[in-house]
Amino acid sequence: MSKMDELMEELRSPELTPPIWFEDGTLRFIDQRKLPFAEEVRVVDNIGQLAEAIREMMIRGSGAIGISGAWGVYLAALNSHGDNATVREAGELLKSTRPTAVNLMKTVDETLEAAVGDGAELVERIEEKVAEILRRQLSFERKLGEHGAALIRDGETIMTHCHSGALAGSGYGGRVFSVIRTAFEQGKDIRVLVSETRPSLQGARITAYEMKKFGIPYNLITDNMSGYCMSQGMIDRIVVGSDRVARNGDLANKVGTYMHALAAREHDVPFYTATSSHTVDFDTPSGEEIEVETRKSSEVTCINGRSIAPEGTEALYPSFDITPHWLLTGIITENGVIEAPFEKNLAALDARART
Ligand code: RI2
Repeated sequence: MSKMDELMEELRSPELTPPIWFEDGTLRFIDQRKLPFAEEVRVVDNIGQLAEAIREMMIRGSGAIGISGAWGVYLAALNSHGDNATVREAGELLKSTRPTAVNLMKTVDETLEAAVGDGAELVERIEEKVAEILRRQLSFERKLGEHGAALIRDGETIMTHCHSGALAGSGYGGRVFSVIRTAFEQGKDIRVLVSETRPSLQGARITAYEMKKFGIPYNLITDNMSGYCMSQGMIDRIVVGSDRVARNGDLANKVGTYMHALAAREHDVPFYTATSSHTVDFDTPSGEEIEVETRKSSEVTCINGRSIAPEGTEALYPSFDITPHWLLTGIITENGVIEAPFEKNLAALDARART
């Protein structure tokens, strides 16, 4: 069995739901725009198609697009028979697709660093790097799931925003869902409040899909219900994902996260992000320096292709917002849970992980 066949065999494990995989010389992925109504598998055989799939959010979630970036570099290496310049060009194209999620840039750069030489040697090196990144990400998900689940008490209701699950990560549970899944598998009696996450409805469509699939009790709420639910004592803890954590702990995540964090502070609800060390960007001092992706007006003015506003209405769509670190209770990582002072403790954790 080749190394690639071994890797694919691992991904076929029944406990995994990989967002993207390699088969017959092509990349295949579940089109996340179609969930929960169809589990449609798409096939791409060139970098242009993959870049389009990431830009259009067929594949989404910071972990998943990071992995896709690595796979994309591999596909470019295969298609070009290991032409170094072509592989680098492909990497740059992939990095330009979604600017906020730092995993994409880091993962592509790490894969390109392995792109030494040309021809078969280059292809083999990239193949090894992709396997290493994928296995590492899966192990991060399991570990951060353990650390996060240790915070969760029996009987809790946990709220989450957007979708930070298996299909947004590498297939085990991504970030937030790894925490929830682990707590549930430990036998804790938990319930999840899923905020629908306008405008793309990742919560209603994909988080609810994963909760249902695993039999985890959940209720869907609209984004504007969280303040009321907190005021009524209906939420014990909030755990969200992260597209980028700045050096000082400021968090970029799906727009709406900041609003939930503000309400959580008012109501003394502990507010966590679940992430991996890979999402902490030490080159970005604070949230102010994070580029927030702006998306198309039509994604706000239409739902499922149907307009919900008068013709000609122009919407604003900053796709992420910045939650300042002082609104966070903690950051759950594969190396443990960090509390304030975040800048000092993130640096210390990073230093420990490197020794
Ligand atoms: P991770 C999403 O963005 C949200 O910001 C969400 O929190 C994150 O990806 C997934 O969370 P989008 O890709 O598991 O749907 O990556 O725009 O932390």
